[in-house]
Amino acid sequence: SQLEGALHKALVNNEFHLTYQPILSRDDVRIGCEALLRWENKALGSVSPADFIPICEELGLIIAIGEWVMYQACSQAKAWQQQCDKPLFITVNVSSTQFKRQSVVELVKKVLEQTGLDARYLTIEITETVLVDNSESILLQLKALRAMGVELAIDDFGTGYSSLSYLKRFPLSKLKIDREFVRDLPDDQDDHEMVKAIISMASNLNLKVVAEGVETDEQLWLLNELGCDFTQGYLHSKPLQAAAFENFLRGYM
Ligand code: G
Ligand code: G
Ligand code: MN
Ligand code: NA
Repeated sequence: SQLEGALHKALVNNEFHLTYQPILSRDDVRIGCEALLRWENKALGSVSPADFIPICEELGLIIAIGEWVMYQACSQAKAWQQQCDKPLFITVNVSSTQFKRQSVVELVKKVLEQTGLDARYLTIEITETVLVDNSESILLQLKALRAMGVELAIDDFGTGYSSLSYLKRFPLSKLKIDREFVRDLPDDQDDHEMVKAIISMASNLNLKVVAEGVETDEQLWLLNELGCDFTQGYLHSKPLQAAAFENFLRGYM
């Protein structure tokens, strides 16, 4: 297809860039961002990662693109840390295909060495599909990453498979509540109870909680009240180009 042909050339043609969406702790003291991949192609325009990432996985391009994302994200985070002497953290999405087709441990080791970023400022976001694969190799990789000091977050929590046993089995450090559960807060009583239960469970399992898709002050207020550790969403900011994120950072100095 046209999309496939274009994707094969996208990396060499410099058509990818990252955007950065702020993630703030409850007291605004800790600040970080999620690196989100964007693809701008002359003929196709801007294509959503939700559409092109699955194709990259089929074509095997996800390995090269994933390496580019990891390097770009970590070197940007390191540069921002040096500019603003704040312990900014960065989160990078890594798909199950990446874990299956390459050693994410070796990739992360190499990139942290190249960029000088301290492992504890890198969070890798994985979805439940990574965990339900139930692969020994993935479990070993996740353990090795944690042993290096890298944090692991489970993304889109609550939308995947319902088994909670993996929360104990895998060395996770954060849980990101999917925005589906945040959207109708504070009014929806069921969502309120669900989010409350997730936060309480996470706290008992020693996991930090990040709420996604926070769009209103009322949502933020309730999430803070319920003990949510971090929030992310349009209320703070939409995903930003690097220069715009730097401006945002200055506002929090
Ligand atoms: O930013 P946006 O809402 O368009 O992202 C859509 C989806 O693409 C999200 O689920 C997000 O996790 C995923 N995504 C964004 N950037 C990356 C990336 O660099 N790697 C992988 N594997 N997924 C990404
Ligand atoms: O699946 P993942 O969490 O990685 O997807 C992140 C995507 O969610 C980003 O691409 C971003 O565009 C989208 N997003 C971030 N904040 C909000 C928000 O407050 N509301 C909505 N509707 N989408 C958001
Ligand atoms: Mn994510
Ligand atoms: Na998510």
